[in-house]
Amino acid sequence: MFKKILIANRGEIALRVIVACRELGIKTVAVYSEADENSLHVRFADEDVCIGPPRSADSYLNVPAIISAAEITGADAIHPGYGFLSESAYLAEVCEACHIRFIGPDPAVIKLMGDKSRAKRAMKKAGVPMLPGSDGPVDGEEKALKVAWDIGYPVIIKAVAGGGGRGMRIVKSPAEMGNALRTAQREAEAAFGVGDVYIEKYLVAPRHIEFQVLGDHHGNVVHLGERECSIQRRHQKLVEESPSPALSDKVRRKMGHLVVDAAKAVQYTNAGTFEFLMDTDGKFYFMEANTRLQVEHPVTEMVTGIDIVKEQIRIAAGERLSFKQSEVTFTGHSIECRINAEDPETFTPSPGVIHAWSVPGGPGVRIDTFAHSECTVSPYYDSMIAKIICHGRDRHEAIARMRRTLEMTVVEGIKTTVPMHLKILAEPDFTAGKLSTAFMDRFVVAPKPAGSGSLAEAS
Ligand code: MV4
Repeated sequence: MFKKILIANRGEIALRVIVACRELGIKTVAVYSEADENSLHVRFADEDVCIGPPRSADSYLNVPAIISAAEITGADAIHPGYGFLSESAYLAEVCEACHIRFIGPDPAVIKLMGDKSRAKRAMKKAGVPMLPGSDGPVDGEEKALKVAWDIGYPVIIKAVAGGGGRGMRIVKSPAEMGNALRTAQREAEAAFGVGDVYIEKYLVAPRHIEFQVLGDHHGNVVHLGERECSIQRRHQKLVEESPSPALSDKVRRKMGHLVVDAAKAVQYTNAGTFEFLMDTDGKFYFMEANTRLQVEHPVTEMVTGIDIVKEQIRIAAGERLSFKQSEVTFTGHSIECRINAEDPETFTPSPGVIHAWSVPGGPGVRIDTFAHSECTVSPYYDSMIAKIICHGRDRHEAIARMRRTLEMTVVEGIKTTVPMHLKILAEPDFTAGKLSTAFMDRFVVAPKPAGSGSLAEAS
């Protein structure tokens, strides 16, 4: 087992990895930017190294600085968390060259899944259901029109290097194709340095459902069920839950089997997520695979009782998975609300000093956060300050626990999205489990005279 792990991240996820290391008896190294000197991840790590100025590009994305910090402190592994360098095949390769273990899949698998078009091909070959679309990148308008003609409108243009919505364009008719293609290519080039795009059939208001897998270096792969992540806004997930209200045990077993086989086909190791879109008929289509620990992993932990971060560390150290698929059981229901430092009506960031912070615990409540009274929420980084995860015997109990937890949460000094979550929970469609990626459209801020604007329901 590793003796010391460097955590190449900040905020709640850096603390989450420290928690796992402490339970495993592994020493930790925090890295931090000048903006995070007083952060809890620095306080609770055994050692810490400043890796640069506040801007992410100069600190948390600085591979030489992070590798140097690992070498100076004698860390034998790096956990990248999520975001930042978590899906960097380059960091994984540099780690390999420096004899530092990267806690994640092999660089070749990160590269494969990072190319969304190649990933689709590999998954299709492994028998995973796929939306019809182009086989590989599409460069010219003529080819794009041919693909769209074959599959039918609407279609969606996506960046090969994308994910998370950037470089995407929905095309409803041939007349829109030329502009949409050029815009998507330009956006993709600007955002990722790679202008390649591909085309697939566009589903209107699908559900976003993803499966969690774990694979060890001995050929064992298991799935930990699914998470429903349909409640998003601008490609940022807001609420996630497990199990999905839309899945029967039978479909879960079938889909689980499918993703395990697909993961084995690409020799997937460590933690991974296979994302699907589900249409209104309940049909599944592979969308993309994420080669990192995800923000919403706790909802899976709460229904399975499996500590995904500890498993990631054990797997990276070469250990076998400590359980078989038949030993994975799903108990009750869990829901996560991401609390952001944002104005809940306009969704604009609300950084600053938190003067009072209190979140109640109690049965079935888990809080993953770096926040505390008098802490600073920096404008340099993501605005998520806490995840509230509630578990119950069933979905109804999980929702009731979430509601009372949100109602009893005290945050002073900054604005948060707590009020928005209470509105989501109060929606009849939410309580009925009628979810789709269009769910948040009802909260759009109408074009408004200056000074007004509200989280009012659309007419
Ligand atoms: C789609 C889709 C419908 N059909 N692909 C959004 C994030 C990125 N990972 C892929 N996304 C989507 N892909 C097909 N074939 C719907 C989404 C989607 C979405 C698209 C446009 C505007 C808002 C959206 C919100 C959630 C999901």
